[in-house]
Amino acid sequence: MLNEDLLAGDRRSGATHADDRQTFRVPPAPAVPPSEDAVTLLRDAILNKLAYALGRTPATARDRDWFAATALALRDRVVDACLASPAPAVPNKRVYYLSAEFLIGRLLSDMMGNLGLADTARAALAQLGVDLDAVAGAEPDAALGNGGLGRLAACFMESLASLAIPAYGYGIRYDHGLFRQLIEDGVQREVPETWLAEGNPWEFERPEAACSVGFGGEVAMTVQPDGSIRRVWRPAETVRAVPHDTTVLGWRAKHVNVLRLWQARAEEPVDLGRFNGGDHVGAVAERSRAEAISRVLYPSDSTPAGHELRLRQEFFFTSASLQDLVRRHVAERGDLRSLPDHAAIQLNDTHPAIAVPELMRLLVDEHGLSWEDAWHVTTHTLAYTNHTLLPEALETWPVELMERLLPRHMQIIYLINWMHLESLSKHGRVDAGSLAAVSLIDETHGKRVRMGHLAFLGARRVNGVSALHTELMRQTVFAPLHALDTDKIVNKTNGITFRRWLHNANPGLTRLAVEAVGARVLDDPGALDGLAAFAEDAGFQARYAAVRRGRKEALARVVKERTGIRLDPGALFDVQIKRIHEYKRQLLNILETVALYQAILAEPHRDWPARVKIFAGKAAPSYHQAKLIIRLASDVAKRVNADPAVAGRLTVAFVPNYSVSLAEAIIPAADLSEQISTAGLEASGTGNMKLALNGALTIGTLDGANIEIKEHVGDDNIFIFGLDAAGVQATKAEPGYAARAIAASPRLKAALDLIASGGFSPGEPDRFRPLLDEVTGPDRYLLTVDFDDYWRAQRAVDAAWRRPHGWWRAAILNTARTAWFSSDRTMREYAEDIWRVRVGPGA
Ligand code: 26V
Repeated sequence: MLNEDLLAGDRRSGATHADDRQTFRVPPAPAVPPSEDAVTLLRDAILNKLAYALGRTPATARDRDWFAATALALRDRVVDACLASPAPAVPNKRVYYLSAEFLIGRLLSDMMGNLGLADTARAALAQLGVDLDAVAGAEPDAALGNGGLGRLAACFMESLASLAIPAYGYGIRYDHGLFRQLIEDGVQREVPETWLAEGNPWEFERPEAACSVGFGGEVAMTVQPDGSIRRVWRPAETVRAVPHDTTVLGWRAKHVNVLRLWQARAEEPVDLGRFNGGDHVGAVAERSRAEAISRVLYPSDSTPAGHELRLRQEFFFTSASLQDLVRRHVAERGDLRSLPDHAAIQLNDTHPAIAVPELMRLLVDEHGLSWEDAWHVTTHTLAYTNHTLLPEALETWPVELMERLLPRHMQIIYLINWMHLESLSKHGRVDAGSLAAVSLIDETHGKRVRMGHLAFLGARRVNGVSALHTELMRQTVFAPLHALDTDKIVNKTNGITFRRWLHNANPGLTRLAVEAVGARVLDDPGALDGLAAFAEDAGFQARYAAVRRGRKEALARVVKERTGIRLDPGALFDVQIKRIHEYKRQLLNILETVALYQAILAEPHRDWPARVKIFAGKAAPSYHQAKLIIRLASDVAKRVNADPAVAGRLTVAFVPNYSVSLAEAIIPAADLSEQISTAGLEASGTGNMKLALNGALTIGTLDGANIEIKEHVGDDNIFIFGLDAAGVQATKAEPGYAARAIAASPRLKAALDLIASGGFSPGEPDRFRPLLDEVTGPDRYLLTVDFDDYWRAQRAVDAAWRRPHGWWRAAILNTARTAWFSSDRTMREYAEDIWRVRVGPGA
């Protein structure tokens, strides 16, 4: 990213102000070179790191070495920024964001951008004969998350630092993040991801701040001198939690926070007794067992496998984080009863929900607070965010497993539940039958602890992530609990950090925005609305389109390299990039692709606009239907791309190994954004925001944040189709809808028939039987019912694409009107309504 270049934007002569509706005629600005001194200083710092930290010479250094040297040199600057920070060492209140996932991606461009050193770094490396882009490309992605939830946590961390809100992110330092996806003959194969293979230059290991986390064992009772009884958990096993800190630098380097990720280690690296007895494998068995906890990220974001190791991961990072913040509070303030005044703990989904009984245990058992005081502290410090209402994704743990692994926590959960149910029946607020619905223990499938209910009871505020999702929380999963406390559930619509998703990912568009509305747009995304004045301007449209064209050419190179498929940058780039899930309905998109293929074959002389369908996304390794959807997309691509009858009009590509970096390449190149989930099932979506901000038009259902995107960009600048959430509910109440919809749609029927006859799997007509059985049978995600309206909306897209003036007008208005989706706005709302923490330096 060319930040200094961007910062110079409003100093340039001839910049046209947003309110000035005349033709946009700003010439490309001359680059403002970074100061020579700054370049020399950084160059020498990089050389220094290369020699003394890495032991390399410029002659033998690989891109990966230059990356590490540059990262280390920049890290020093971040430390300087820390030291120079005006923020007090002991802020009045801190936010603690607990998340099992932080999907950070690469950090170099973030750090350079927020330090304002991108041009300096480019020039410094150029003096050494090294290309910054090659160096940046050598950084591995930190893929410590599955998808939306983990990426949201990373965006929030960046915004918290940019808003100078004192915060710690707490999570797990997985040795292996999300698997690397290979596509072999259309089949997904997972291979381990190894981001740490050559070390991680961004982090500081902090062995001195390590703590121990217990598992198993028993609960003893001791009588105190005053006669009271105290319970002491005696774990059978303890694991060392070692923190690794990464600095999170805010925009313009004004504030620095810390992302603290815990690594699991054995208390003793080797059992010398066993080793000396000749049992060399057994001597390190405990070590393997302990270290397994932070070995691998669980690669499913839908169905909890119920594995003991997953529960161990959750308790491991939650307990270490709470111990850490409790220790900090005691050191700074002494009395734990004031914790709610100085700490706000946000639980990112239920993965850290065990924080409720763990905080109670620390306060009551370890620090001697009364149950009542501890409950007050807990329920005034914790808050919980829900990210999905899919029943299969809601976490529950068998009571038997909890009793074995966390016996004291299970006692505390029973006590919380008993008090909760007692107080309800005492106040006559619910009848005996309804108590089962609000109980922490689900007794319908064996006894299981409902982690969502536990988080709800322990939290002061519970939030959803879009307006619709929050409303559905109140009406469905949390309805019985909501009825008991109607103020608890609040909405906080998700957001994205513009530094990464606009400034860094799309410097060309950012430069254009700076030239049009001034450099303040870099600090205040609201200034983007000034672009609306240029939406009709032919000169501005041409430059906006040229930026897009450049990115489409670059993406075409990436796709060619990864798949061998050649894309025409002049075609409409239609993208669906996200995890593969039945509810996200990639299959609906593929069915429309097949129908379009058939329509072009049937009417070859119609003026079909050239379209490229781009898919990318990973399937959970055990999610067979999702893997079959990938196979179908690949098989459709194979036939369509080889058919000369549609050449130049339709191309299909499944791009392997979707990641944050790949998203950064695809999003600025997208013309059309597919957000087509079954209404009511996508909690929010955040890719939808990134694509709209970069000027892709959305084709989507009234689901999640699409509804709010529509409200912001306007009905004329988005393509909405399909049933809304209420329509979905109503349709589901009338079985037989799939058969009726197929009977009423010859186009859909023909597409299904072609797949069923082996049209894309020659010699193996049954290959896609499980997908077809689902769609024609239960059709849980209502593909058949929405198909015809989706087809209609796609043809409206074709018509709009044929009128470039109107298309670019709509694209520019998308960029101009999506400022509200900045995660700075989201974080301000959390700060005010949930955390009650001040925003800004000196907080
Ligand atoms: C669930 C599970 C189940 C246990 C195994 C590991 C695992 C990992 C993650 C999850 C949670 C999935 C929920 C999720 O990612 N929700 C997404 O959150 C985004 C941010 O709020 C939102 O934009 C997406 O709509 C929502 O699907």
